[in-house]
Amino acid sequence: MGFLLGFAAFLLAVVLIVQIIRVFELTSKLSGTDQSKISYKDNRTRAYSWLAFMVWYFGLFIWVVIKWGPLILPEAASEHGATIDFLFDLNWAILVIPFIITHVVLVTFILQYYAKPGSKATYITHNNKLEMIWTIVPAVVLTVIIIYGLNTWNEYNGDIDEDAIHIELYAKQFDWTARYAGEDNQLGKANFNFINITNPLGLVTEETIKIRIQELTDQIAELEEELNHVPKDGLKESEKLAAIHHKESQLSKIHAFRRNNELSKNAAKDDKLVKVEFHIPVGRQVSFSMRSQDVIHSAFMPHFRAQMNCVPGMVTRMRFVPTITTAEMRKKTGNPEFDYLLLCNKICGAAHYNMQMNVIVDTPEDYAKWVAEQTTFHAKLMASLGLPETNNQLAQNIQ
Ligand SMILES: [Cu+2]
Repeated sequence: MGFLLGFAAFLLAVVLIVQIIRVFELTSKLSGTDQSKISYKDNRTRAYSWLAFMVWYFGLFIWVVIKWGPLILPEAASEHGATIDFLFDLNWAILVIPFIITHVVLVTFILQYYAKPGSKATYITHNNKLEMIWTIVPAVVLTVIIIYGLNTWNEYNGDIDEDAIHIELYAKQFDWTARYAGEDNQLGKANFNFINITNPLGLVTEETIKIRIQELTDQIAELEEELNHVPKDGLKESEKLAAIHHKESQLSKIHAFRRNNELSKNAAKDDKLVKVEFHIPVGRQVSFSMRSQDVIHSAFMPHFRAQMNCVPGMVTRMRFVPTITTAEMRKKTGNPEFDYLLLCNKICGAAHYNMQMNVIVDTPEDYAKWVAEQTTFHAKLMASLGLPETNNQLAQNIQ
């Protein structure tokens, strides 16, 4: 409705302008003035209108900066953040300074050289010097920005420290899970064929291999049983056969994991999965690996000036060193409720806006305490199956 009203108002405005122009044409015809001649007075009015327009335009620009400027992000909370901020400010300077200079020059020329009686325009078709200036200057400026940008990118994506903390951010429509590497500081293997209700990230451990083998074997048996009760050569039969084929290929992939990953398959056992919020310690490098279950998401942590896409079928990485704890940032911003955020920065579907996690930057002591309190994947898995953590009934039952 609002759109229709707006559109009607726009149409009426156009009709109004056309009618006003026609009135001007008719009155000038009646008074006998020549339409094709623009008077000195008209030119002067236009020149000064440009001056008024520039004052209004600059005024608006200053107003926007004052009004919305305070909403800009607070001081960067990571080591590389200051470099990104400098790059950002440099880009702003490169945009704003020429913006002001070119507009002042433009309006000065209009005021100086608008058509006056007796004056004649100079006719210039080409000027090599000018061409050189406006080609070389932007080329040099762009080269500086790009080289500086690439250096910043390398700083942010370079080698991973030996004592870095490894965290995986797993994205799916529409939430995040953070996975910690656990005691061994090694993120265990994961594969989508292992995903089920008790293992949403598809982690590969002795138990999950067995659970999945059992689960798929049962499902295949069930489908084969159903196959006996559907009409021969019908649509239903081909559907069932396709489903069996799919499950069998999954099963063979899982068997391959069992054969090939004997050594690494238990690295996932002590991994810790958390939702809603995750903690990182101040002053230590955190190395993030990103995966996605469904579509492209993007892990965006604006306060740390960090962002990386999460792409289905591959692992992407980024790393940074947090420099300001959440408690310190609350003091600095004067906001006792301030929290660092992990947001999804790709429009990934209807509840995209809901995809966020709080990031808490702790002192190293608080971080160690928090991590120790988190339950391991293995413990959670066993609890969800109603088995004690040390039980190896699973290992005996499923061969
Ligand atoms: Cu998303």
